[in-house]
Amino acid sequence: MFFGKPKQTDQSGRVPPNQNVTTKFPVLHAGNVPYYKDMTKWNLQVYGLVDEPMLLSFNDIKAFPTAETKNDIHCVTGWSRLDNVWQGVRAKDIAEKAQVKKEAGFVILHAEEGWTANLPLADFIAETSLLAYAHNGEPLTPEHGFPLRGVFPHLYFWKSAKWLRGIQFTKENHPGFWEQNGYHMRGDPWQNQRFQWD
Ligand SMILES: Nc1nc2c(c(=O)[nH]1)N[C@H]1C(S)=C(S)[C@@H](COP(=O)(O)O)O[C@H]1N2
Ligand SMILES: [Mo]
Repeated sequence: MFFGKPKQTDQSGRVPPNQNVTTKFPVLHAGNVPYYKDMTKWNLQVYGLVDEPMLLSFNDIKAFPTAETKNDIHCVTGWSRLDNVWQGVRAKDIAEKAQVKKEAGFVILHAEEGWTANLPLADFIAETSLLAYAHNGEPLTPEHGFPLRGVFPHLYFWKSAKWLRGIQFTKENHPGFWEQNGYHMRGDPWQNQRFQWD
């Protein structure tokens, strides 16, 4: 791994290298936006290296304590959006309820249409990591991930899978959709970890 020197930072120190702040909320993804007609057919599967695999309904998700975080989005394509308030379930609460086994070191996030993203377990269970159902006080819109998306604000935003349907705990680190196409396995914006060689 090569830890390059940040090329530039803004004066406040709040925006990572080579990012530009926008007040817009761009919509970015591969594939199609799902529109759910019947939420009773929606579920979230939690499986892999866990003692208690779970199939959670949206009501089950809402029954977890609501957590709220405020943080900045950093997309690998170069835009950052500051001060986003998210509401959802702490990813750590899901991991605890599923009783993740000691051997687990990584997580695969499974979204609609087979889209995936991978991240280390330590990043998944970070205090600021959410499975979010609301943004700035409103339910997620279909374009931004309704009904549930990951929010891992300390990593580039491609790790924050929209339209989450599965969380799989694994021993090894399996590259997801963008990671198979050369993106970084971790993706820390402060270290400029955009591509696998960064
Ligand atoms: N399911 C899914 N989630 C995804 C993506 C995707 O293609 N599919 N793209 C990621 C990328 S690259 C970004 S920048 C953010 C964009 O989220 P937004 O459209 O809410 O701004 O979603 C991430 N989550
Ligand atoms: Mo992105």
